[in-house]
Amino acid sequence: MRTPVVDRPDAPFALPNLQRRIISLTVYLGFSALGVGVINGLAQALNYAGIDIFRYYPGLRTYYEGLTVHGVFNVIILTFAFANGFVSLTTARGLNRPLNTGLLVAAFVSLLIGSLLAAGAILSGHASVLYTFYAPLQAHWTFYLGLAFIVVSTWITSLNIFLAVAAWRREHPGQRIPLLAFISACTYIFWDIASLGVAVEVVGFLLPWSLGILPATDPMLDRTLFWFTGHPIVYFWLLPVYISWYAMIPRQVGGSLFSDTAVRIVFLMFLVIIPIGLHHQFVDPGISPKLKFAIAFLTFIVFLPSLLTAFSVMYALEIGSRRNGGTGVIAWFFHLPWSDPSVAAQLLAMLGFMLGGITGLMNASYTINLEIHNTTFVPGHFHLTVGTAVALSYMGIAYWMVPYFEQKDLWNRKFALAQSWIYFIGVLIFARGLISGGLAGMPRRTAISLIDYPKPPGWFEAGIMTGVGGSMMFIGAAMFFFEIFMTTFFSRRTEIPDIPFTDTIEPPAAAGFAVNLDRFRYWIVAAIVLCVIIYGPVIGRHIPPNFISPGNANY
Ligand code: HEM
Ligand SMILES: [Cu+2]
Repeated sequence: MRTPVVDRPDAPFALPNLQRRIISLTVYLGFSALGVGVINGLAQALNYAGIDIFRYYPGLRTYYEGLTVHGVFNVIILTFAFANGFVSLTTARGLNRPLNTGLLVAAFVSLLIGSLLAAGAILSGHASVLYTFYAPLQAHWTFYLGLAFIVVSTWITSLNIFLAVAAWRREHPGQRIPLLAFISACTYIFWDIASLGVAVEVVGFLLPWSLGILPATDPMLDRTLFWFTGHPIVYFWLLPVYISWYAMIPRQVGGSLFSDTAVRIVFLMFLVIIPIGLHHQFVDPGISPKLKFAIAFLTFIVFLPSLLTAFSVMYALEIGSRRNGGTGVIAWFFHLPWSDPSVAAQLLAMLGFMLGGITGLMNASYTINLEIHNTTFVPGHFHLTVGTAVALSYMGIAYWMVPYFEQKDLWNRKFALAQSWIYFIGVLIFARGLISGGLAGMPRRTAISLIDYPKPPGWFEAGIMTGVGGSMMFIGAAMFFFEIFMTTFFSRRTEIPDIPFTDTIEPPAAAGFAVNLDRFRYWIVAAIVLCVIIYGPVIGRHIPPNFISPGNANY
């Protein structure tokens, strides 16, 4: 028996038009940020090829202003907007019930205000502090306030999701939460706990410090709080994409998920293993080497749910391919519906993610990390993960979601297909350049095109690949925006009543241990206990904070 991952699969999707519109605006806000982000990305890639085009960007003062725009717009505004919109949609479909319109509007407005404040601070040259905003670099207070509003928008979205799940549970006592709603809620529970570090950092320290209420700040404490959130944030970028890979792509290729339980366990593992951000601080002083080693080990454990994902999703794809006549050990993979742009973009994103995962394991290895820390190896790695696995999946999702939002056909399928391939081939060349450059010691976050010393061996070729690949990515991204623009304004009207969702071959267990998977409170307690065990001593050493740094406002 096959069990759909949503409640009442055959009933019409109970999402009011107004709610669909707010969700679509949220997602479009994210894509607009991506548009601004990649314009700066092009200049950064060419910078590594030794070409300085920044000077032609109107109003841009420094390399770091552009790099801050790129980081903040791409991995804070885009990702948060997409998650807020998309996961609201999947929750509503999972439960087949409307959300709270007031909360949807509040989350959108909070995100909009936050984005405008942060963008205003950066683009006026008052916050060239990069998306990591390490103290003692100091930004204008409007930047931190903007970040606070953006995080609050995710909390409002959480509230909306949790209220919907709670209401559904009251109406369905004793029933398992539909899988699509479960993984949606899990994503936001996870994020609510994970975001506490950066919330304390921004609201407790950086905002009062930038306003002059606190005369100084404690940079080591700020960094530690930042990375408490800064590691799990990558899963907040990724989990909405996992929702699509698990619960939608199998349907789009005609397959089925194998195990309901396996998917729930994967999401709960991400929820519980939050506190491993110290692996971003392997070279920081004041943290014991033993703890760093233990964290390296825990990091390898968190690779497990990603491996489980790889196997589950691959299996679901294989089921789909074989149902449609695919054969062979590997040949079935090529029999998937590669001509569907939504599927192709996400399959390519998955392939990119394999390389991203491997390079991530290298980053996480304590000793190798010392070699590549702060080299271009790192952006080489994460353009395969967030820059491709996530961003290209967003594009693939957009290829069904924008038609659904607008009730229009996708404008040109061939054009959309070409878009994904160009972006993907581009990122392979680009990341190869940055990774090899990093191994040759090429630093990240550096205006290489302005250096006045001879380039060490390996940097030149690496830079050329970065420039060529990055330009292709830029073209791919520009084509995406063109496709979306044409779909929204010039495509044919059509009726798309529902969104894609899959089914599972093994249904959710009605009794036994698996039922406990839905009792979120156990897993929340487990997550908090682990956080306290690992971060308690580290943060404890910074209490009371050592307010030593008056800061450095570079504007
Ligand atoms: C046209 C596509 C893109 C190009 C050409 C591009 C290029 C680059 C380059 C060359 C860097 C390194 C700059 C440096 O270290 O000095 C960089 C950094 C970065 N990119 Fe991209 N990128 C693109 C798309 C994306 C996307 C889609 C994301 C995420 C969704 C992303 C996220 C980031 C982040 C977080 C950084 C680090 C910023 C920092 O160090 O503060 N990029 N990008
Ligand atoms: Cu990390």
